[in-house]
Amino acid sequence: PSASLLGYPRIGRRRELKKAVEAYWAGTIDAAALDAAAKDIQLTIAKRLQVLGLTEAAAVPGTFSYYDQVLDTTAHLGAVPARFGKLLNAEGQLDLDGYFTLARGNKEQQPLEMTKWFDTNYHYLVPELGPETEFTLASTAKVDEFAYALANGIETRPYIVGPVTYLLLSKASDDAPAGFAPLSRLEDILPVYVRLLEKLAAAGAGWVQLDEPALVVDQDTPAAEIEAAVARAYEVLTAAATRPQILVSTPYGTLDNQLGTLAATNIDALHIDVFKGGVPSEAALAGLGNKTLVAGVVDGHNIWRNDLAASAAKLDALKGAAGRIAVSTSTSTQHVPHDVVEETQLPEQLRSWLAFSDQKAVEVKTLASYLADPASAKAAIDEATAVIASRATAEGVRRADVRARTEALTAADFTRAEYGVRAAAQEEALHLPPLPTTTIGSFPQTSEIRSARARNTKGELSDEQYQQLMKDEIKRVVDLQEELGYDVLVHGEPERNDMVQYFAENLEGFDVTVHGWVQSYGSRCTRPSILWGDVTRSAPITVEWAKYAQSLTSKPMKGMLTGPVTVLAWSFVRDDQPLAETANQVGLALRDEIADLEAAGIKVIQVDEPALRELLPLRKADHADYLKWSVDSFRLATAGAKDATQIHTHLCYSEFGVIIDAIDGLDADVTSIEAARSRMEVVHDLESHGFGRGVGPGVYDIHSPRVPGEQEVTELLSTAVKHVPSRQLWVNPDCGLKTRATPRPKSPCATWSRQPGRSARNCWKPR
Ligand code: THG
Ligand code: ZN
Repeated sequence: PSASLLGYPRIGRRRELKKAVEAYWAGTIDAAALDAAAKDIQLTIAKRLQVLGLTEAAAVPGTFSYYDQVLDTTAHLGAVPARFGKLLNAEGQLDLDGYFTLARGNKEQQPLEMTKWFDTNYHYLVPELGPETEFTLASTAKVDEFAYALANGIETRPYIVGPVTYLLLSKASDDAPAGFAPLSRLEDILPVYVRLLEKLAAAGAGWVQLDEPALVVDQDTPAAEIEAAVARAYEVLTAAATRPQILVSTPYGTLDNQLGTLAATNIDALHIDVFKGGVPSEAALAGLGNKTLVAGVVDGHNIWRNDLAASAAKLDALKGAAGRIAVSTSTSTQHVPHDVVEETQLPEQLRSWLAFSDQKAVEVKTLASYLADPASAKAAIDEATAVIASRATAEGVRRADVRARTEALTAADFTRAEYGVRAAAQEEALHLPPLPTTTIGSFPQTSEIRSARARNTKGELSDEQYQQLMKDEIKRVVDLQEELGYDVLVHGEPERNDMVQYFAENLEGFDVTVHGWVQSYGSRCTRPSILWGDVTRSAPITVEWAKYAQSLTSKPMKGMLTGPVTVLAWSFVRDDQPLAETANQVGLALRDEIADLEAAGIKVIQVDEPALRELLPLRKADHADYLKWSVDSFRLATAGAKDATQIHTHLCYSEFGVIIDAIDGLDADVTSIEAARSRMEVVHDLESHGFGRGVGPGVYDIHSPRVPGEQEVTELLSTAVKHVPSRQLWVNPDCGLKTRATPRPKSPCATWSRQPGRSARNCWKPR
């Protein structure tokens, strides 16, 4: 097809899939009803994309998934880890319940591990492979989905993760011998891919899309080994007796040498990300011969309207060098919401700057018509140019007051007094005991809290009533911590819907959507805010809540803020200036908030940066620059604090070795980090690094239903004090308690139910 999307959201315009899947898990609908809902979603999407102009064969991507595209691939390969026992049914198939078992775990087994999908906020399920893993075509879901759409008159383009990326994303299972590399199983998975290709061809598929984004990332595996794997994989797949034409897609960045490797194979089409990656050299393109080059010129990962004139220029540059050209998005649009037309509450002008998935389909179509006949696209290109120009000069996009502040920054604005001076002042101000105890910040968001917020939004609950309910909850949480004897308290954050959206709603330069949900993992979604303008704080945000909470206790109450990098990572961020500039604006807004918290008597302030590791660029050459600006924005936010004010930060997820210099560079007085699940491994990194400030390696894995006993916590702490001086150590759980519930009984009963959408973790709540 001359125009297509690389992928499309599957959650549904009104999150229909989320609702159906969670209802199935809760037992309120049966498998047949779930199947019907899934088919309806697929067909609605396919028809919608046709209406938007993607009418050619194979233009509509077959990217539906019940949970995750990597898990789908695991299912098709039958790669069930041995620890799950016999999960395939009598016909050797992984049925839907088996599929959900891998995603959500069961009584005995933890689910597959979840981790971030490239540099996005989407999380996939990590395949676990060993030398013994058996591969067989254990699912035909992709074939069935294709056949269903075809029977309804639409020839889609089935999608599956390609063999090299699949193996590079896999981890060695726990019982695999040391040094086992999943990539060593390449020869064994290829026959299963071949069988799938044959079945798709038999069902009538003209095209299949094999996604190979791992090729745009600097891997630990040597490049030559990966090149050999790519060459071998596509030698085998293209030699299948019968097969659809093969499109290999490489979203999220530049291909470098792997472009040549793929060009030398017999695949039929290659997609490259020319939005983020730019136009490859003529020599590189020449190698493509008569393959179709699918140019990903429209950004699939952010929501800004495409600069059609710039994209047209890129297409012209490609046309000179390559054979056939087709137009697509840089990545699947699964990372952006369905349709901006839904957001009627947004200012008209802001809406005109945006393109969600449906708008991107139209942009791709327009650019394809430009290739065929430049004159046909002139009106659309001119309109896009005018709209983008309007953005540059619109009120709030560039504010003189904000610009003056960031331009006047000097090194001193990023630097606090020496740690020794601060530590002494804080000791004097706080009088904390050795091994002080604290929690990360949030307490469970009960359904009462959520429903109070919903009723307040609808106007059914007055602001006064809502605030009183939140105050009651804060008091409950403070009393609980007093009773338990915590040293540094938190207020529990009941008033916050989401740790980013809450700040977005209270700062200038942001807007929020109503229907703009994007899948984060499985049935879980987030609604990223839109950061479109210069960021400022027009009034204090958290101060009244913190003051109230502090008034309830004589112990120090932590002020709670979300750091600049995390605000950027979990929003749709403006693309018209470097992220560093935007991060500094957020940093300055937080700096003002910190000053106001101090003035209100708050002595400990935590600035969370759970997403610091998340935004790390895919190419190693880009790491240093990223770490510099991200660390600087945090320092800018916090360096205005008094010596006696204790600044905390919290980081989620492991892999601290990679960014420990950056964590040190944050210069926070106390850093809490995940450690319980990795049995305190992080203390070795801290020790070898010589980390010198306060640190709270989590002693309690809040993501697991297991409640560790006193002895286990004591052991973890004993390990910690062997490697980190005890005067530096804090005692805290791994992460916030927001997604937890009140303690659950031993077994389900009349007054407790498992929350839909949660795996067999600690997610029970009162009925
Ligand atoms: N906030 C934001 N982005 C995030 C996280 C966050 N991205 C990464 C990580 N945390 C993702 N984790 C989750 C965890 C839970 C949910 C979503 C992402 C979740 N979502 C609700 C759902 O889908 O039902 C909706 C939430 C709501 O109603 O507000 O539970 O913490 N910005
Ligand atoms: Zn955390």
